[in-house]
Amino acid sequence: MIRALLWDVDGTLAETERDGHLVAFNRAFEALGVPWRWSEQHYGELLAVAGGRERLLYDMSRRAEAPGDARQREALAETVHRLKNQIYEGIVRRGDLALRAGVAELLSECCRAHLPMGIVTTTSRGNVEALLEWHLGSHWNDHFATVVCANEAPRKKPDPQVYRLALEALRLRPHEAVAIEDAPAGIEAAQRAGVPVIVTPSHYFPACAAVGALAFGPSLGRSEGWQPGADPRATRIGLDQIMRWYAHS
Ligand code: XBP
Repeated sequence: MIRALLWDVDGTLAETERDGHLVAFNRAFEALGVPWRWSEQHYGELLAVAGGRERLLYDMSRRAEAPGDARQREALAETVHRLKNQIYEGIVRRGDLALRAGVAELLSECCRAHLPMGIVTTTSRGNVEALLEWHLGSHWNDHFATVVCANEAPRKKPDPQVYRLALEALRLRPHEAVAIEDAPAGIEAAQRAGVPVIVTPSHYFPACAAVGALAFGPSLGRSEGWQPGADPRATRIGLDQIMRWYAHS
């Protein structure tokens, strides 16, 4: 039996990178008079660096227009990142970040089945709170047995720290939980912690390799295109399907 379902946030619950963080970074650059903007493609490349602030610092280290002094770059990254997160929360609260297909249904199903769920992300807590409050209401926290974010797990994915902390909070052994992830860093973090992982690639990671995944498919909102195959009579991936994959693994 699976004893908990662990959700990644960015890219898994919603297309937050393309439609949220990227838009917010560019608005923050503009508001602060920073003389560059990130294209969708460039942001995709920068996603190799986990963490919004770390991503900014990495980009600045390769830009002639960025401050030459490391402390000035740190200060600028801090300021941009803070404003980016405020703008991101505004985007979420305007309803501009829909959940990916099948996510709301699976969340509800887990609640009805009293299957404990966890949030396991290395994004900032404020971003998670905004997204889940918008979609699940002010008592969103009641739906989750644990919520572990970058604030508690500073070693970002692919480091397994965030998964280990979640397992510790839930008092579970790794194979008693199942994770849902969308990107290579998250898959690696779950696997290094020993947690079986279901992969639904997001916009930026269409071809991410999912060697050793419990299941790999285009969307929780459909049963076609999954490996191993899902019940073709189902219209989405439900708990029964996840339990079947788990039992056969
Ligand atoms: C996603 C991230 C984050 C977000 C931006 O982590 O790498 O950095 O892109 O959020 P996960 P912050 O896959 O664990 O959800 O700006 O708060 O870092």
